[in-house]
Amino acid sequence: MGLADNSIAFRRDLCDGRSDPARAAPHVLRVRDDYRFQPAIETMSRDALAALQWERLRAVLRRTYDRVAPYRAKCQAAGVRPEDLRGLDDLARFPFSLKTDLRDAYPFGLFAVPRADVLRLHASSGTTGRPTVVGYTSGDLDLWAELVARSLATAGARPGDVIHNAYGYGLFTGGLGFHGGAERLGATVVPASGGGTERQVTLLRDFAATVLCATPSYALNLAEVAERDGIDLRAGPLRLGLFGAEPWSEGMRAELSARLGIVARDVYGLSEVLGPGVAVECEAGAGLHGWEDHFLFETVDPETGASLPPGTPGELVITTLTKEALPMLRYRTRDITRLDVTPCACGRTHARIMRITGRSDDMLIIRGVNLYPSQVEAALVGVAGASPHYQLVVEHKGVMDTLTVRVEADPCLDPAGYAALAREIAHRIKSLIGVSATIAVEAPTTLPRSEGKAARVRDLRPAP
Ligand code: DLL
Repeated sequence: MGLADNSIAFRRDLCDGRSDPARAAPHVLRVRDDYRFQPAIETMSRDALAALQWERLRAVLRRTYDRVAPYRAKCQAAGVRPEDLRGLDDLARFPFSLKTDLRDAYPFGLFAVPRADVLRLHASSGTTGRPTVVGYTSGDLDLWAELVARSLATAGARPGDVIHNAYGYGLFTGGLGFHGGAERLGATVVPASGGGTERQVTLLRDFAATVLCATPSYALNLAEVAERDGIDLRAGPLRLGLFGAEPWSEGMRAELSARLGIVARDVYGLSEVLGPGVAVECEAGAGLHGWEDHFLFETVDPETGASLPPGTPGELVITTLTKEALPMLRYRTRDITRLDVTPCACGRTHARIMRITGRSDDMLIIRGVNLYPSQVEAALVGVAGASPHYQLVVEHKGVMDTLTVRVEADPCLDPAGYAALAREIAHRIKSLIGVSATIAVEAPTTLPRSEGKAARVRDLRPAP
């Protein structure tokens, strides 16, 4: 069966025109201007950026070596001292920092300032063991607000916007990170947090939000509830979404753009190096500018740790250049991407981090084929008759790992079409990713809905 098989039966009576391309949002920003939050910094020459990085790197290395005993011990074990850093390239001689270093030093053992100078703590729960704790001085909070404001503006937000912030507030960095940045930009921020989706949809309409900040999976939940409750957010002033904190695909971008009537931009960050505000897409939509005046980005081979040249896919490694409470030297993010240092059409000079394919920890190996959940998303979102709600179930049967992809059918699809849809998706996954998967097409609204980061994988394999 070919990819374009059209034997899937639609129940037109259940369709509300959502898939009608004529109703889809234009994929361009409605606001076109050249506003920038920090124009001189965003467009400084790459030579000037390198000089700034060099000055800041020397200082942060010295400070971390002197004040953070576990990092000093790592350097001593590797036989390197801060004086051995004679150029930016020498950084590759210094040891990596790992998530386990934060866990081992739980809660405050990697802080480079007295605890009393730490004004804010955040933490990520992690799936096993101790949480990862991060801290911010007054200066760090100031920097964070500035970088999120810069990111919001780069994505297309403006002073005076009404920013509905549906990232979770609390120990997660998403909510408070965007909150500080939105205020710094001069926007009106609605601190909605995650959950209470019906109420959020009402607030989006009543407060006339122009910008939505949420995980892509929660934005989809908001779109679905709005449609169900007959609230057409596309008819209102909402024009921009900043979506991140989890991997998502181009298919999901098209879905969210059309269903919410917005331009959807990707935003990246991680609590260990700051939270949101590390990198963001600009109007060119060709990768995420990583703010190189405050971070130094490298990519390394995830297996060997060897440095890779820009352009080669690998694991992103980040050094913080200015953070005070928790400086991070060569932090291994586990995120797979590639860097692009060529000029961007928008005029900003900071390097671009391409869309994160997935975390090396999340990579599945199914009968010898490596895959990331986001690749499955890319293969199924946008297929006629499928909804964008899916879940991957991995099991160990006999001697092999098996993959079942649970996909909800679109409400428009007559159940008589489920078998054909399953065949079509299986074919796409096989031809695009090279893996054979069992496809379980399920009735609408059977899969759990996200209120923050979506749990895409149920791994039922016995622990090793
Ligand atoms: O997720 C910070 C954040 C909040 C980023 C809001 C963007 C928006 P953590 O909870 O520490 O921090 O999770 C960080 O999430 O290492 C990636 O694996 C993943 N991640 C974050 N942004 C993206 C993205 C926040 N745009 C981890 N695309 C990171 C893909 C992302 N994965």
